[in-house]
Amino acid sequence: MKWLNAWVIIWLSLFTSDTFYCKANEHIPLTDHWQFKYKDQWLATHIPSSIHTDLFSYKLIDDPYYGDNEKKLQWIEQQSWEYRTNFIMDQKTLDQDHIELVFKGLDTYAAVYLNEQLILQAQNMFREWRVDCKAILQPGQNQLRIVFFPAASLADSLVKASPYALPGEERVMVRKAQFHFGWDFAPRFATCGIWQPVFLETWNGVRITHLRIDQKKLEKENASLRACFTLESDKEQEITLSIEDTQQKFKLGKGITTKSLDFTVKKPKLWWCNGLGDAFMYSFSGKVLVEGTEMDETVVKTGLRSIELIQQPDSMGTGFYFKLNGLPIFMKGANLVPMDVFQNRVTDENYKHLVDNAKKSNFNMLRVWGGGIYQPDLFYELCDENGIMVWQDFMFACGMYPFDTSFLNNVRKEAQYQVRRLCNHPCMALWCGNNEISEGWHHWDWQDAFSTDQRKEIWNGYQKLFNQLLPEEVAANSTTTYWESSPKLGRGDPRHQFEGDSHYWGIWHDGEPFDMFEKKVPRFMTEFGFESYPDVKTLEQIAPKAGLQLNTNLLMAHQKQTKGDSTIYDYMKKEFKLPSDFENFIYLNQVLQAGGIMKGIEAHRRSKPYCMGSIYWQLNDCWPAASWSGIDYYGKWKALHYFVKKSFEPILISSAVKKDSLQIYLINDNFVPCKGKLALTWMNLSGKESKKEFWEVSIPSSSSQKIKTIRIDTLLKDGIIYMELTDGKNLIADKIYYTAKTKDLPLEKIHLQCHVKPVKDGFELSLTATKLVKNIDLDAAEPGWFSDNYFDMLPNKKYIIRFTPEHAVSELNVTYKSIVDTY
Ligand code: BMA
Repeated sequence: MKWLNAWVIIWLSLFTSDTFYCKANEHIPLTDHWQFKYKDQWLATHIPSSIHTDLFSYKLIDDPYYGDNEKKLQWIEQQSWEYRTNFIMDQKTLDQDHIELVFKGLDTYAAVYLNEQLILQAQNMFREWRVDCKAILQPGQNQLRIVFFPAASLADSLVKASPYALPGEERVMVRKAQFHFGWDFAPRFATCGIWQPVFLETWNGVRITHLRIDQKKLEKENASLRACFTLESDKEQEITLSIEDTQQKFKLGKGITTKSLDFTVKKPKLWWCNGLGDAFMYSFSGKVLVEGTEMDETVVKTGLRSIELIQQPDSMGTGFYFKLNGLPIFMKGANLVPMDVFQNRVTDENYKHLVDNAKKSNFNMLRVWGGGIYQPDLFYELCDENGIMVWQDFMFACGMYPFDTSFLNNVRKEAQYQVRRLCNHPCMALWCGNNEISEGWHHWDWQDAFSTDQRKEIWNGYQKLFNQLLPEEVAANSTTTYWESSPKLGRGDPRHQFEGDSHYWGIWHDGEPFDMFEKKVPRFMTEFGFESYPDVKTLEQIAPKAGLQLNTNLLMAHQKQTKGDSTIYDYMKKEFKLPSDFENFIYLNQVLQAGGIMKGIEAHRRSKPYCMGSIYWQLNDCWPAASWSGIDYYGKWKALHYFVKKSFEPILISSAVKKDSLQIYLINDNFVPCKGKLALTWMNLSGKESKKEFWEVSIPSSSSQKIKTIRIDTLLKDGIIYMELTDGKNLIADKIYYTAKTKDLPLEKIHLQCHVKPVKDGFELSLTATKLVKNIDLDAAEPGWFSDNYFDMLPNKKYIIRFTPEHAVSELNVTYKSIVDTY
């Protein structure tokens, strides 16, 4: 049946028109009427695409993500694949002075033929390619054909031709997303294809190839700005540049020139990050005119703000924090990994959902991790609009990279293109050279394979790339700060806690207890994490429910950490009674992960201003699998994301046990003081109160304050302290402190009262229970989002939760469980 479908489609495609008509003087997308070749047949497709998704769309292969299909589909990356399209050029377009063919992204080794003439040989997925093709285009039908060669095999032959293999081996030889070669959260699909748009661009006389807006001085009355134009002119001529109401005449020679124009914005409205104000955006239109005729226009959307990375020596080491518009900001967020191995499947809606999730969870920063991709423009636009600052890695991770001239030239072009592309985004806080390379070289066993001379040579190569080439390109093409490597020092270097950013993997990779998060507090945490499996409904997309069992080949195909499951079990048995079945294992695994990461975030926030950032690993997934993510491949929030949202609230109550006392902190990330009434109530799990105390408290703006210390021996065994901060009437923050581990709490099975009523855009649930409920997991038959989940319910307290369904439904069927149901 599958084959029959495929052949019907092949047959239909033979009769489908594969041409379209271009207009002159335009940006002309070449998106449709593409075909790819499968066994001598040309099959229709749309670009962007990738060979795996194209084959899958014709059912020529099984779903790459299903079961253990990954193994069976490795043949795809070993062969060449071909794409082509036909398009019609009309005389009006051909009459334009210049016509360029633009490829925003080709993955990766590609030979491009226009009307059977070789016009380009591409070898870097992260570069834009432009080819002047006026001389080759012809009136009427034209053909564009692209042959993609197998990147992995080419990389492999490069390794073989080298005197020695570098750490990272084949993948480091090729400028292609490194996680395509497999990672500890990702399958190996070294795919190929046209992964970004292709279009024709025409111009006459003179054009603006780039416009950068530099912010020279931001003052209350005036913002002094500089518009830096890059212009291309095909002759000597006099032009006028304009931006807003400033104009100036210039003489241009033939070729590429840069010219700048200063202008001011009166009473500028600043751009602020999420939580601190409006992410206000300006639109500036830059124009080039010749004798009064507008020849080209570029509109730049940007925000006016200053972002500085401050590193000041102090008594403990060297501080590391960002100042936004002069204010020191505690950064809250996560690491972003690519949203799909096959990027062509990621929709605008997926990006909106992602950044919206970050915003509503009190994030102000995302780190774009260096083993993935430079994200598309839309991602940065959404971060601009939503006040999410971006820590942007260059795409180098966990390996040593070649340092020959041709490799470095290739990277230079990549860096120029990417830095220029992103330079006007107010969200861009930092460019970072790489992920975990300096740490890997100094503290993993990489050096063991090399002689002293080779080590010297490789390290010099590292210096050339990460301390020369990349910072040069960042400085030449932006005003963004450059940082060599994340982390600055590995955890093998004791200084990692006292300077720079840090990745702390003692928890998880080294099996240290979660309490270590409280001891190993760095100046700025850029990675820490713990694994969990996604929801059963997500796993049902990759295997039949009956086949979902730990230690089966099926599930292990989606657990890329060989010791992952046993690590989860080791941590789980310290906190919980072991679960009765797989579904309960997943639920406990998620609660375990959430509690552990919350511990880390709170420890970082309590240590403000010593520590000024808590960026956990990882926000999202690139396929349905076990990983460190808080949001799964389908966008479903795990318990972790609910916990993170609360742990990142601007005002937080947090406590920690130190020796024989419980220390209670209030943390205020707002830049106004917070006054309120703090109430502590000692109670047992049935809600019987044994003591209550109140204090008037006042927390200075942007601070963390220890406000109470309670002797541990005054606490109830097996009980709780409920901590509540109000402004007298309304709740500002609350928290429950447990005097025993979850597995030792005398939890009882309870009957929960749950009333559901329809409200605008969804449903409202009203929940109450007579005994304490630990980590209630609400589940709806319909896909959608609960405003809160996995939370603890105090006895006899009413909890109002909203459910927003993905599609309109007339009723809601909710089921629930809590910790006690896993026994
Ligand atoms: C971090 C990342 C990734 C990896 C993760 C989990 O260090 O940079 O390399 O996926 O650890 O092991």
